[in-house]
Amino acid sequence: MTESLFGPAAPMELAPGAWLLPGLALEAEPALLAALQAVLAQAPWRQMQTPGGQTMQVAMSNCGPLGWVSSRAGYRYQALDPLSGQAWPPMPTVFQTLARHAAELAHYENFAPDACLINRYLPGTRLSLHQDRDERDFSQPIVSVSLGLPAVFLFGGLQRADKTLRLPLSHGDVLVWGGPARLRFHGVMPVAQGQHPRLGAQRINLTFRRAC
Ligand code: MD6
Ligand code: FE
Repeated sequence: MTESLFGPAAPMELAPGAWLLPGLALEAEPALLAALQAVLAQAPWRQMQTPGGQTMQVAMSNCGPLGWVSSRAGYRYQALDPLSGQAWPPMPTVFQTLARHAAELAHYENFAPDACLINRYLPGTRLSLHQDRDERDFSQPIVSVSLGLPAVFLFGGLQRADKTLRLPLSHGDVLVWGGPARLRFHGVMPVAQGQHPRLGAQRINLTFRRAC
């Protein structure tokens, strides 16, 4: 969705507990992109291994006290970046403020993420259908910020075989889900070729979670 002359469009409830906040990240865009560059300078993109030994298409990084990692040993959250052996970069204040504001608009109070997973999709990259279940407390929502090239988000049900809704997401859109939507299956269709004026040929997604 694009921002109108009147600012971001109104929140839309997609399903019980799941909200689309069109263009919510646009106002803070310059600060978000500057903070993102600083995080990536300390914790660069890397393609992790799945537990099955495949290389993930999506390149990842993290910031905040905990980062999501995948390896032959499985999926987990950990305080140290396996590439550097150092703590992940701190979560920038502009990230925390946006995540909390988005959660509030979706009626989740006092969201205090301790993990921000950063995903990069080059054209052709997809993310297969999955559930997010590596977090300790499923009563906490997830806030997801889309930047750069648009993508079609697949929003499924609680069973893998359930019908999926195709939701187009644009630069600046924010998705919040929790409560009855927290364990819905979801994924991302292959990102189409394109050029975003500021981010070039890539889609970047920030997902904020309370992992512990
Ligand atoms: C993405 N997002 O949009 C991948 N997971 O690039 C996710 O896997 C995701 O957006 C849980 C909640 C929101 C999400
Ligand atoms: Fe996910």
